Amino acid sequence: MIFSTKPLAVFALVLGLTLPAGAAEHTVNTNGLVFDPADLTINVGDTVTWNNTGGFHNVSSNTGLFTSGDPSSDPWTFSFTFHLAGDYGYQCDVHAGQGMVGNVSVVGIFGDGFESGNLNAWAESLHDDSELDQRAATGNGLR
Ligand SMILES: [Cu+2]
Repeated sequence: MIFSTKPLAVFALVLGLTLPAGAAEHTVNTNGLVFDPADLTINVGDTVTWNNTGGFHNVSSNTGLFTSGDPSSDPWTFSFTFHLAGDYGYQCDVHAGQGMVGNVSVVGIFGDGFESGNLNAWAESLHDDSELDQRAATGNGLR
C-alpha cells in the first residue's frame, strides 16, 4: 500500500480551505419596465431576491419553476435559491411584450454546504424536488 490515510486527510483539508465561501445573495430590482440587472450570473446555491420598487409587476419563470405570484403594485419581495446549474429565463407577465424579461445563469456544480466539507448537505442541495420535477417536465437538461 503506497498511500496511508494521513495524506488523504491533508488533501481533504486543503480542498476544503480552497473552495469558495458560502452561498451569496443577489438583488434584482424592477426599474420602470426593466429588471435591473436583467442578466445575472451566479453560483449554484446562491439566492436571488427580486424587489418591486414601483409599478405593476411580477416575476415569473419561463418554465413555471418560480413566480412571485400575480402582478401587483405593492412593494413586494420574492426570493428563490438556485440549486442546479443552467439558464433560468423569467419575465414580468404584464410587460414581457415590452421587453421586461431577465435571465439568471447559474454556474458551478457545488451547492450549499459543500464548502463546509459537509457532503450530505451538498448532496441534499442537488435534490430540490421542484427543480428536478421541472427539469423532467420541460426537458431542460444540465449543460
Ligand atoms: Cu412589469
